[in-house]
Amino acid sequence: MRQYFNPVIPGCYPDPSICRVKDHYYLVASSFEYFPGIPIFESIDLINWRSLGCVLNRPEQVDLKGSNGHSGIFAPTIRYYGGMFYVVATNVSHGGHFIVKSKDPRKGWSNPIYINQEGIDPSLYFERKTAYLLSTAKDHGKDAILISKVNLDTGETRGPHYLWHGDGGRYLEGPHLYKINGFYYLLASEGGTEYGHMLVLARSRTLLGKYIPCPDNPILTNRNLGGYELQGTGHGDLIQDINGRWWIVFLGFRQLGQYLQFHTLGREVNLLPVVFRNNWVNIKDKIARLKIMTKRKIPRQKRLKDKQQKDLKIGDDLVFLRNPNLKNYKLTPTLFKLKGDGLLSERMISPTALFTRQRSFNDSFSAKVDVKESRAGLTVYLESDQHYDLILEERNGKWILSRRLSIGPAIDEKVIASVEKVSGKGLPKLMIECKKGYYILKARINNKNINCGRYDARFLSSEVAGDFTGVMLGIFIEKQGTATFSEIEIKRNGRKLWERF
Ligand code: 6LW
Repeated sequence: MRQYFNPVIPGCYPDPSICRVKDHYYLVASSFEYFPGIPIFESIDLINWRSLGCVLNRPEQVDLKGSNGHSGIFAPTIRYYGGMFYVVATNVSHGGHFIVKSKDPRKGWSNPIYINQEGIDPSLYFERKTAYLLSTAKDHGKDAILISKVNLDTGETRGPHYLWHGDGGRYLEGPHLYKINGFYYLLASEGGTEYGHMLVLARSRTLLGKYIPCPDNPILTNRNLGGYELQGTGHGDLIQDINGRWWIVFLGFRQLGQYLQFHTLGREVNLLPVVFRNNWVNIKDKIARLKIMTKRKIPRQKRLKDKQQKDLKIGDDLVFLRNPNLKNYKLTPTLFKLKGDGLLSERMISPTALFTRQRSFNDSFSAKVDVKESRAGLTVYLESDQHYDLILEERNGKWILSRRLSIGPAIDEKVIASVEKVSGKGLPKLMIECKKGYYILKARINNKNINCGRYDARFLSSEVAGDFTGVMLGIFIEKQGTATFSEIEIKRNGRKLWERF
């Protein structure tokens, strides 16, 4: 037996969709209010994934004005057909469903072509040179999956048809259609993307139905595993590997603790082996666990790498909020010089800030900060009104260090230290240490450590904020003026990547 651990892609990468081209696999995920949008990964073994940046990395591809943790870009699907990659997704804030194409995901993607069809979670299915678009829909108020023929050059759709009305759970979504061994399989999710989430399946002998639900639905759910470490499993995509075996990628989240029903890391990418039994998809125990034992040949699973400032790439490790004004950023391998443009809490702008996903419970994030006539620092950020910040200012020859807790309408800012600037002692260093259940804020100024407190992680959870995103660790500046960040370091918790209760 061999083993690997879920999540195979840790951090906020929800709604995974996957395709294979020869011996390479490609996976995309949702990105909501962040730019660049739709992260894309590549793998040769399904276990170890490498970032290929993002699908939407030119401002003209995506308008994210006013978006937040529950709008912007939702649920992409990736498919490869006739020598071309296609990604369909929904910009919930502006324009709805769209499609982008690429011959080579490393070389970039086309501008979007918008598609006029209701719902979310678009998906493509190809047959005999015809492209079909699936999405969620409402049929007389009832959840349904809608299918129509789509012209991939114009985005026009024809012949809409309700394919399936689900298996009785709420929020029928995330449809993906496959033809395998003479059956059409429709995979979808029900229950909502929280603790009741599940994967359901239906099949038909003909494309347009009738689709018969799997007698064993839900084919995967962790909803009955109270206190279990992986929850909310659903929204998946099937893939056949190069050796003909089947797998499923799907989202799930790790709770903060056995009796702490909160999650901060967002919904992550998990992987399970599947088999076909009686022409239905079968997942062992219908449960997803963190540790997977399998007889299948799999390679050793690599750990996430720690990163230093020179390693950080936009789209791989770093993202902006919404539609950033790129003139406010001067980024060199050793210095990030940021110009202030509004407050971190402002929703209708893109405040000057750069974020990296928190990807393990024990990540740490630190940077040296030099600030001129401004306020700048580090943030533990879930969304515009849920964040913990360390803020540095320079006033009358002193460094003023504050911590700010922003939890909905409750905002508490407190000065922690006011320290003489001493030449030759170097720049202040600000630090965030993530722990399971809390965040520790720290600083080091003039070679002295300053404790800035430890703060409960629950208030930055999706359960409190109601968002679809996970915690980001970031740098920001809030007033006019500039700040320079150097020696940025991200530690990904080394050995203890797959933490247990
Ligand atoms: C997505 C829906 C869902 O569109 O959450 O878990 C929504 N599933 O399918 C946003 O990620």
